[in-house]
Amino acid sequence: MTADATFAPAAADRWHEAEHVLRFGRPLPGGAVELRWRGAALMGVVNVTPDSFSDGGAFEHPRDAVAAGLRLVEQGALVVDVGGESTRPGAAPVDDDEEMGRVLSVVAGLVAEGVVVSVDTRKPRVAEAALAEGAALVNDVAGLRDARMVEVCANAGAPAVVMHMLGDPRTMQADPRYDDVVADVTGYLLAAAERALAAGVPSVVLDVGLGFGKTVEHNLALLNATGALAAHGHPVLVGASRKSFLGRVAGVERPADRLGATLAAHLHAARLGAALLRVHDVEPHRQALAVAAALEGRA
Ligand code: HH2
Repeated sequence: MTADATFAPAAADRWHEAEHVLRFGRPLPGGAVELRWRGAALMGVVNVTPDSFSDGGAFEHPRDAVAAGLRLVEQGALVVDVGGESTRPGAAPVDDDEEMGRVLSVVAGLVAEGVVVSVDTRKPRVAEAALAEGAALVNDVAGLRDARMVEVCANAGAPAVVMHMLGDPRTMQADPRYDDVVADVTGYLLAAAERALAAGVPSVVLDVGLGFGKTVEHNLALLNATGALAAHGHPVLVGASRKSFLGRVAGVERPADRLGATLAAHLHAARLGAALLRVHDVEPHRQALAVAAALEGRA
C-alpha cells in the first residue's frame, strides 16, 4: 500500500470518514476477503489468562469467555482479540501447550458464531493452531521478530498486527531507552511490515506497543505520532486500554478504574487517524466515538 492523503495528520477533521481496509488471503466466515470500515473500529479484548494486568482470571470456563466475546461484538466490536499469555511487565512466559489449551476452544467457539477473531500470541505454533480453528488474523506483540510467525501468517492468508516491543515482557520496563522513540519505533514497524508483505502476508496493521518497553514520555510521544505513522498507509492499531502510563498521568492506581483516561487517549488517537482501538470496555468506546463523530465539523 502507498501513503494516502486521507491518513495524513492534517486530515484530522475527516478522521471519522477515513476509510480503512484489511485484506485477507482467504475468505472470512461470511465469505468476504476484506474488512472495510470508516473512522476508528474497536478490537475487544478477551484475556483467558490467570494473570493479565487488568482482567486476569475472569473466566472459569471457555464458554464464559466465548459469551464475553459475543457481548463485545453486540456492543460494537469489529474484532475480538483472544489472548492466553499475559505480557504485562515482569510476566512469566507460558509454554505453547498451556497457551493453546487456554485459547483454542475460545477461538473456535467465537468463530462458530461468525466472529472475526484475532489471536494475541507471539508463538508461531499457537498462531498456526488458532488459524486452523478459524481465527482471521494474528496479533503478534513480538512484532514478527520470529520468521516462523511470518511464514504461518503467509501460509494461512492471515493479516498480522505488528506490534513494537523493546526486549521481552520480563525486562522491557527496566530503563527503556531510544535515540528517537518515534523514529526508532516507526523504522522497526515499517521494516517488519515490508518483510511480511514480501513474504506473502496479505496485509499488516501497525502498532507502536504502548507500555511495551516505554516510559510515560515515550508513550505520550508515540500516541501523538499516530497520524504520522498512519500516513505510511497501513491501518494503525492503538492499545492504551487501562495501561499504567495512563494511571501515572491521571493518578489512578487500579487498572479497572482507568476508563476515563483510556477514553481520552483513544479519542485523541482516533482523531489522528487510528484505524483500530484495542479495548477492554467496548460499550463506553462506542458511545464516545459516536458522539465525537457527530460533533465533528459542527463547531
Ligand atoms: N497490549 C496488551 C496485549 N496485547 N496487543 C497489541 N497489538 N497492542 C497492545 O497494546 C497490546 C496487545 C496488554 O494488555 P492486556 O491484554 O490487557 O494485558 P496482559 O498482557 O496482561 O494480558
